[in-house]
Amino acid sequence: MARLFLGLDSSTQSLSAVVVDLDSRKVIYEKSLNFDHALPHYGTRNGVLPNRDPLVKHSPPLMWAEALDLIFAQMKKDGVALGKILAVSGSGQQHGSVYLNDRAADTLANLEPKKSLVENLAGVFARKTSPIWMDSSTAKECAEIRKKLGGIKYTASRTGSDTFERFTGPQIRKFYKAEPKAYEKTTGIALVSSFMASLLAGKIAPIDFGDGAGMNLMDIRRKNWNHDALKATAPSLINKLPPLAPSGRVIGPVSSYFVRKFGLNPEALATVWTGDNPASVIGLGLIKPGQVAISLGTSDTFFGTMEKCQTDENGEGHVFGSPTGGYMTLICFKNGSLAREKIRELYNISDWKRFGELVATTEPGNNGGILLPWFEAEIVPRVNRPGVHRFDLDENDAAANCRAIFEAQMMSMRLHSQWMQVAPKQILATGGASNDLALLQIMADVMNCRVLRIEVSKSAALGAALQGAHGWLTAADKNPQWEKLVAGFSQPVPNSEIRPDKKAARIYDKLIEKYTACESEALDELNC
Ligand code: XUL
Repeated sequence: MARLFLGLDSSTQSLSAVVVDLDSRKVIYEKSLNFDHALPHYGTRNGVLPNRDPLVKHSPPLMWAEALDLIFAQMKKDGVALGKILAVSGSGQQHGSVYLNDRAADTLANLEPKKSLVENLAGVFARKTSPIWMDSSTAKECAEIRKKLGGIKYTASRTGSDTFERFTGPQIRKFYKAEPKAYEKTTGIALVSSFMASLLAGKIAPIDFGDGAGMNLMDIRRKNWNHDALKATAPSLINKLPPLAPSGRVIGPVSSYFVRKFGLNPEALATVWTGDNPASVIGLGLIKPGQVAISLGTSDTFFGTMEKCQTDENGEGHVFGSPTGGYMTLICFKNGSLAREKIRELYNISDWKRFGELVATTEPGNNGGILLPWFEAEIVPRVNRPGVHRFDLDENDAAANCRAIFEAQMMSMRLHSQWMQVAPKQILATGGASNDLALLQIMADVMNCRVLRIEVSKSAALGAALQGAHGWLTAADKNPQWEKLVAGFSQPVPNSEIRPDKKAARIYDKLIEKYTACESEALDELNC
């Protein structure tokens, strides 16, 4: 019998499913469901609820639950052999939090298949909406927690990161301060990942070491809740958090809701989920320390595996637990594909092909033109007041602005990843924009490193499926090896290697000095 595993990824804009066959080493099914299109009644835009305050970004947790029903119905309709799936795992957009009341555990244990998940869950939330990773409204709480923990360096070395606006701890503190009664009524706080895992398992699921590290609450080295951080965040927090556990660990059999409603195998195991970035590390096969990938998605991320836990003294980068048991580093740039899309809209460019063609008509270095594309508040560098800044760049020159945005995004990555002290031998490029060769050439030239395209459109969901397989094999005492497990699932696209152009690389070695100065000038202006 084929050994099938299901991975789900609950991201900002969509819920994706990937089914892998471990014996043929193939992805046998993949599907995505876009929240705005499939569930328009929630009124989200790109998966986020509109808000008058541009710094506040929330999403409805019920939308994620409804999407889970929909994707299972879709899999059933598409003839996926749900009865043969051995384990389910998943990943979620990181940092987002779900607030549950004292009815949650009971409801989860008794999900009625005759009702929808939305109907089942109607009374379990202590807060209707979930702050997500795009939220930047907690600068004050970040400062308060950081101060109590003894500053940037100490906060980063204890929790893996400095306090960040989107991290769950500062978000919890804001909730506690603004709505103390609702906070008091909250009996359980879940991450997006552990919330979705709880639905599958029919009980409150643990938080894993990957996603848990994105909260400013977990001791990054000991991998347990850090009591100083909990105390600095909100009272009685320890009573509201689930235990921590490695991702992929078996929680129990899947809830009978999914068995009776969709025909999922009653013996299928529900396992602990992780964050989308840790899952992508697996999905992209970044198992050995020093391997690096750049994902060009809603946010652009620069990430890789790390042997020892080394934190960023300046507090810009993050260290998370990796599903393989070690660590991973990550730097997240919020103005990724949505910012590129803004430029495309601004200059009326019909599609991405045309965007790439325009970039190719311009010269590396853009004649010294620099664009700082902070359409949204930025995470790295920290920018709380959105704004677009141009230096020696003609606003009316569409082609130059197309080049400028990507050059800036790559120079920012190069500049802000220096703390990792890793000189990658090669970079794997993934995510929507990685199909564009003109952009990948800029990546190779700015980073002065060869770039290989890897076409795993759903790397997080794939990683999640493999994480489920790892958990299942571990529970069966099979002692699985990660390297063997991921082999064959994600190979760079043949002949996709792009080498840096020596002349262009020299231009960027100089231009990055100007970029650095422009960034400091803009930041000084914004912060004064
Ligand atoms: C990582 C981060 C984003 C989200 C996107 O720290 O905030 O990459 O995980 O889903």
